[in-house]
Amino acid sequence: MEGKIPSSNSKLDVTLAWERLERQEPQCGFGLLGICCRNCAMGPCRIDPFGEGAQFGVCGADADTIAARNFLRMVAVGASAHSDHGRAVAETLIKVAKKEAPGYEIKDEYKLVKLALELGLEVEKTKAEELALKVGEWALGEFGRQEGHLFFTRRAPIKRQAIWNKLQMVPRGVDREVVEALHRTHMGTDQDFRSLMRQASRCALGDGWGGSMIATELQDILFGTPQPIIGQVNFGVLKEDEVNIIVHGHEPLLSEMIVLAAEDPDLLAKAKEKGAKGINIGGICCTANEILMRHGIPLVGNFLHQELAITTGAVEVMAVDIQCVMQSLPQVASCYHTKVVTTSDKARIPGATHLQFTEETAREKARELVLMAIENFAHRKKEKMNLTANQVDLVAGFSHETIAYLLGGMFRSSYRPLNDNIIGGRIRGVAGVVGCNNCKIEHNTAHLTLVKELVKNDVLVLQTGCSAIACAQAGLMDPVKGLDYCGQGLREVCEAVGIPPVLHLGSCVDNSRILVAATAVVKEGGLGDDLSDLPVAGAAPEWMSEKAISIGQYFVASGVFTVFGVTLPVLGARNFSRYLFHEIENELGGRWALEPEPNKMAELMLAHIDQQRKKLGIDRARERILYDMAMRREL
Ligand code: BF8
Ligand code: SF4
Repeated sequence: MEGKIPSSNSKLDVTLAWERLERQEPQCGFGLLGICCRNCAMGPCRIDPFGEGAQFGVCGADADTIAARNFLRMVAVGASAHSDHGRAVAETLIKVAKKEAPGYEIKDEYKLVKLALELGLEVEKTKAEELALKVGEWALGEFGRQEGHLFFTRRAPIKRQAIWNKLQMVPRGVDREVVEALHRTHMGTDQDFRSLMRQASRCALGDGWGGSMIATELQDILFGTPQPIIGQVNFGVLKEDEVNIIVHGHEPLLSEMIVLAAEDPDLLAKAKEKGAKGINIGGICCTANEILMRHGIPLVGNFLHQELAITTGAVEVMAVDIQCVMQSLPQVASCYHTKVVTTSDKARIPGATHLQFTEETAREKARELVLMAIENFAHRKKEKMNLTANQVDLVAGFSHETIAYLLGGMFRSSYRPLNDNIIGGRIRGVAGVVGCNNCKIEHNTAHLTLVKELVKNDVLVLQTGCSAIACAQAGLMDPVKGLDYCGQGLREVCEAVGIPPVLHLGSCVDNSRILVAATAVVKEGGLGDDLSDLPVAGAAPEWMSEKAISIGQYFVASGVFTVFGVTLPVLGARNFSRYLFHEIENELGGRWALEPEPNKMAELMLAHIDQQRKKLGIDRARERILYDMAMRREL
């Protein structure tokens, strides 16, 4: 990757992430191993990993304490990011209910009523707005709850809830667990890595079964529960003759309004006046997944595409909100005509134009933003344009509800066929492959190698986040072409149901959909009575974000064997590492593993899946049946 790009109007040396990584090398070994601490002013302290130099910080903290504190802080930040997103959705739902958010509406009343019933609210003769207000207020309450248990934890299998109860690990309120995590990591507070990790589990569960699950449920109510939808991915989705706007970040609150504004006939007419044939929206990162799942808006790419997308010279505006947005974007944009627009007060970037979005003004701000892009169309520098026609089709939109419906039909939606096919061995197991890109790994290669290896071995793969975008680009989410990658058993099931072998479940907060789907498999019966009994495994082969660590920890605390690639900043702490990679399984039934090489990662996951099958007594059930038409219909 050539990192440097010529800058016309900036004295700064404009670089891309890969070159900046080179300039960081060699990176600090203490940081990589997780054994440096600057939690107080007696430090910074670092532990000698070879056992020769200092083994304790000034306060006496050892490598295990320091690494576990750092780990818990990552969980707290990741959980905060997901949960603050969930809170914003709850606040929007309340404003919609009060008619204070023009442009937004309740798109899925059925899901609203279903959730209200689950919460024990009176639904008969209650208007949707009243219900939405109650549900929104309940959700806000879950963030600030001081005692008791987060409501959605009771969705987990009974046995899992009992484990959490026994270990006093059930999250109380989302915010409370984050604050306690930060408190415990203050100098001289919790200095036992096992105890720190129990808080890590509680805080992470408050994310997966709390903040993220609230975000997913309420977004479905507001914007619609995803259903299978065709989309496209790759830089080819950017149009040479149209105004191109990229939305990048996480909250659909912003992107939904921009999608609406781009359809406005007035604005379309204005775009035509400026010589453009239309207004084209594309997405990057999780906000892309959100609008793909609900509107079929094309994906431009994932995390490491954000700078590269600007170098096409064809992007009029890149509108960003929160999380995973590189500070370098305005610098890269300074070499082109692209305007980078920040929209959240929580996430500002020097050099970007700030256009403050609020629920009350979202509609008009979205128009303003689209207008800004239209005005900027004329400033394109033709000689700098570098577009490709390359785009790939995919099918996305596999919510838990959709999967149950596809498997069982509208009147008996159920996971039975999935369970039966797992028990019968056509499907060997299920993997959740999620997470980011990291420029230490050749872009997307770990995701693709891992997922191809899994589907070849009859493992159905569920995906979210940037990993999903990577696999969509490779054609794995095409229900026809994707079949070429499958083992025979998985292929038969996918053909019969009409799904690709790799299912796109949405953005990173939608990892909560994986928890709900896995729980539905347990409840369907025949595969044990806890999530830790299932032949499933999780992976984040190219992770970089603290959110990934929170997700990994709630997978593990939910009983899932979870493998991360790249590296984990824990390796300098021997006892803590042993705990994460082995001993934690005795408490939680799930554990962490680290394996940077994706083929070996697949081997680990397959070995775990086979071991689970053996424990369930279904290891010999993998007979090969070739389906004729009648049998397919039956299936
Ligand atoms: O929340 S996968 S790089 S975009 S953190 Fe970020 Fe990682 Fe992408 Fe979505 Ni998730
Ligand atoms: Fe050093 Fe302890 Fe302070 Fe950390 S908390 S910087 S290990 S003295």
